[in-house]
Amino acid sequence: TVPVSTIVSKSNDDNSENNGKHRLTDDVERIVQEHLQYVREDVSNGWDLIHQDGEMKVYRREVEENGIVVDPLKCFHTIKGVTGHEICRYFWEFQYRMEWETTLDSTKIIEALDPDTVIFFQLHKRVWPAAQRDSCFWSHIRCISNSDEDQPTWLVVNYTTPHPLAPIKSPQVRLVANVALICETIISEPPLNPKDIKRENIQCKLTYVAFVNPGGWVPSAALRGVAKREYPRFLKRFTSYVVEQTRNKPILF
Ligand code: 16H
Repeated sequence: TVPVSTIVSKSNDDNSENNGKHRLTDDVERIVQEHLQYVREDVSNGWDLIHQDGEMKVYRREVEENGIVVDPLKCFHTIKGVTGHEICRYFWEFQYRMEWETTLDSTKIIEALDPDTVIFFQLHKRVWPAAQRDSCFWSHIRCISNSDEDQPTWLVVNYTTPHPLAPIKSPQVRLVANVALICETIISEPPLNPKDIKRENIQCKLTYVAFVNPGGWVPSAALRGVAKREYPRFLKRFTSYVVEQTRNKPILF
């Protein structure tokens, strides 16, 4: 849940009289389903492994649109001692963001659409020889149950959207992104009583996919260099952060 003081505006749509629906419900549903399909596609054809560090693997496909690098990215990682819910929760929640994000100047929530969907406005650090970037995107967290026995899959999607409270002010350039974090929890040697599950018996299988368009021209080599350095750095820092934060806390399934 988001502290009310951090929200600039609540949705104008009256969700309570609208079956919990809001103006972006259908978009959120469509993009979530696309990611659930896409996450199953493998990376054997056309993907380059650009980074590997233990369990972490980062792949990308080199794609340009009108001379602008929009390389899709797909990362896999396995993290011991945490659940998929914990990883997704810390990624989605506003209150932790600036503790693990190193590529932002600021973040704020400009609208809460429902308890699982908020709109963020972020100012990105200027990391390459170009104008500063900002972003405005809905961010949705969801639990998907597979069957009664399996642990559910958790997912977060960040997807660019325009917003009246976040007009594009030149020379600022807006990033366009479609990003998903999808996590499964694996329990080894499950005890008969679920209450006896220990952190040493759980791990999280994480998939992170990103389609980011820089929104304006950036030198290709510079952008690819930044991506190759920053995505692995993000994955390492963010996942270690969640391990640290949850170490002595009850497991959040
Ligand atoms: O996913 C990450 N961070 C999210 C929470 O802050 C926001 C992100 C996003 C990014 C852009 C637009 C909307 C939403 O989902 C971790 C991001 C890790 C950053 C790696 C930097 C790679 C730099 C080259 C790619 C182009 C710029 C991307 C800027 C983040």
